[in-house]
Amino acid sequence: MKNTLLLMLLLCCIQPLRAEDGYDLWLRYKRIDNNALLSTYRRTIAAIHIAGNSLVMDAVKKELDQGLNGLLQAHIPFTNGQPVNNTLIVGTTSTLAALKLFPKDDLQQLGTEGFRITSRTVAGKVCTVITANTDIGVLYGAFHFLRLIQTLQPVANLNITSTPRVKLRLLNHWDNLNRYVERGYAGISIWNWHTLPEYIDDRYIDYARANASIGINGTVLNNVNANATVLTAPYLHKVAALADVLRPYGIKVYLSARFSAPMEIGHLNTADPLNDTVRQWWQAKAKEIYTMIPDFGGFLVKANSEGQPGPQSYGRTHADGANMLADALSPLGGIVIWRAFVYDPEANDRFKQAYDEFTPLDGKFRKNVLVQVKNGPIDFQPREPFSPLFGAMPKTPLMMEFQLTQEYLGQGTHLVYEAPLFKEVLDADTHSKGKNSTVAKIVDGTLNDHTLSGIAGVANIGNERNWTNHPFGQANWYALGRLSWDYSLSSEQIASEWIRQTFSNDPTVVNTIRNIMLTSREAVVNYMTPLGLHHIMGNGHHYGPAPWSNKAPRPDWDPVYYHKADAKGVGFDRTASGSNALQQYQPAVRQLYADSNACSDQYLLWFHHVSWQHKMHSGRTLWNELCHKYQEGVDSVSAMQQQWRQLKKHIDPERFHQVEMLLAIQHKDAIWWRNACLLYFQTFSGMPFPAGYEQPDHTLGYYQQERFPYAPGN
Ligand code: GCV
Repeated sequence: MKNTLLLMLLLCCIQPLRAEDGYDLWLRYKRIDNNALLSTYRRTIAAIHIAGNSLVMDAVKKELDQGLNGLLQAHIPFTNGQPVNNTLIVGTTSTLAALKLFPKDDLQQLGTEGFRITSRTVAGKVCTVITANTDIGVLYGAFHFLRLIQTLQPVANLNITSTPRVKLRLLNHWDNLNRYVERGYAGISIWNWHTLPEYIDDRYIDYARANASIGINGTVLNNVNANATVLTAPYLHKVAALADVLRPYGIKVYLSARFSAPMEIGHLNTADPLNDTVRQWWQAKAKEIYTMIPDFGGFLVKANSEGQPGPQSYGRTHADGANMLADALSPLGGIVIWRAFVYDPEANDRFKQAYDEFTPLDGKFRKNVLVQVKNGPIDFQPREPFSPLFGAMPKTPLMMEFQLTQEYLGQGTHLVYEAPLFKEVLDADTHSKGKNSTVAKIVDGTLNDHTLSGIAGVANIGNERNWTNHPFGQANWYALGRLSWDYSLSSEQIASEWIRQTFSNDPTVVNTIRNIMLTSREAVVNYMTPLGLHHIMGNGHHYGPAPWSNKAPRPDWDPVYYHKADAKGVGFDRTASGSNALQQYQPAVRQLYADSNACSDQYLLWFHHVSWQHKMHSGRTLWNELCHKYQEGVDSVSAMQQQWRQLKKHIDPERFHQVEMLLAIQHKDAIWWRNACLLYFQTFSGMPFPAGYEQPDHTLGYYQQERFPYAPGN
């Protein structure tokens, strides 16, 4: 009897690893599984006092209620009166003014979004205070406080002040109105345009919560390859409904604007930005939008790029186009984000195009225009040098565009943690104003004294139950938000936070997953495009390897354009003897890359056409190094698989199995990349695979005849 009772008691205490579907992202709020800490937290937060009434403060209250009750498994009462001991006091500097907590000017540095969390004595009681100048700052503080608990950090003696380094922290959805997501690998669009504006899916609210929890404050709802229909009244009502849902979470909506909209939906016979009727059309459209959405963010525009209409069709410049829209939006408080993603099949090097088109326009854009630049000069490759536009347009605020959706990084099936990629670019030194002129300082506006600043991530979100399809895709969304708020955070720190909230605080889990994540970016570089190879993916879908492709409608869509392999060697000569793209960087940067013997291996084939016998820093020939790197990529994925398997008993079965299966695909794909690329490059090098290397199990012909007509996102 005694034994049976003991067994029952034991069974009640053991928390089984329940299946989890990933919907809750990093906001799972599961009971803290460290009893000592749990008691400390419960003691420190005995009551909550929320000061202020607004939709945002309602969101604060709801989140703290849900978060703390879940994490602490205790019902923590809300109080209205004088604080008791261990009250969590939450409000703005105005709503908490009566408590005289801080000297009057002390909190000004928090600006409109920053927050402060302090432990202090209030009316003789020991309390924790979350405060900010605005409700939205308070919401960010509340999420930060919950993150501290979720990640088992101390919450006594707090003295935290946090402000965002970048003003616009945006997601860019490439979602079409028919719900197809361009380069989307996580199902169809979460925006159900057909049922809007009446039907508000709970997902919209959870999307807003997730974004606010990491500081994202804006979202561009539709694809940059834009459909003008979104600017018609019925669709603007739908956009307004989404804006209403997102507003309490500090998220503004933006729209991608099709440049030819005045013709398509306004029935004008031109979209010339200097034409008065066209200008009036946009002014009226802007007013119409603002009557429905008073805090509308503005327009994102892809113009004269990949077939999209733009001002150049009328002999005008990008600045003419952007300024026309900026003039329409400026009296209403809106901004224009004009993309610099342009390239021309006639140019001798796609690398150079954006710089050539945009630098002459520096200083010609209106004050409410930002130019949005992809992190690298080509297109979201596993590794690119930073775009030379960073540092070359000091009079224009440049917004960073990263890609969360893994178009060139294994799409929905490869585990690739992108924070190291983001950091590599942000930390790069442009030398544009002497040493330490990092890309980050250009993007945050401090180097060139811009008040507008921004970072955008092309969203990897769809209607898959777990939002991103690959459970680890969530980490890239998370990292984008955290780095946009504070790019000084390390990739390790962000990974640890994410793992602790998404999986577990168990040190074995945290260390093992963090290790997997931190090796994953270099792994993908190695098994896809080592040593500076780039854009050698299959045409159109961009999934697997196709370095042999040479029949695209434009030469600059073909891999052969980028690797230039021949009997002499491989790589794109971008030095003075080649396209001279290097000239677009400052001398100190040029110096890093100009000499093929000094250039780091990572960028060698980005800037040089080198012989197959070229002696690498390792002492190997280029050919042997290439083989070595491809193999290293495959080996890294095997190691990732092995480490993941060790976590079986620590991870819920659903997510464990899902990741296990995806890693198997990634491993198979890594081998595919290695074999297909090496067999192809071998036709030029004529050199044998080094002894001891795994030999390809198919012929080159086998890989070349493979077709993927239904690859997703294309
Ligand atoms: C939205 C790449 C992608 C396109 C994308 C384009 C862009 O070329 O393959 O799908 O179009 O970038 O960023 O505009």
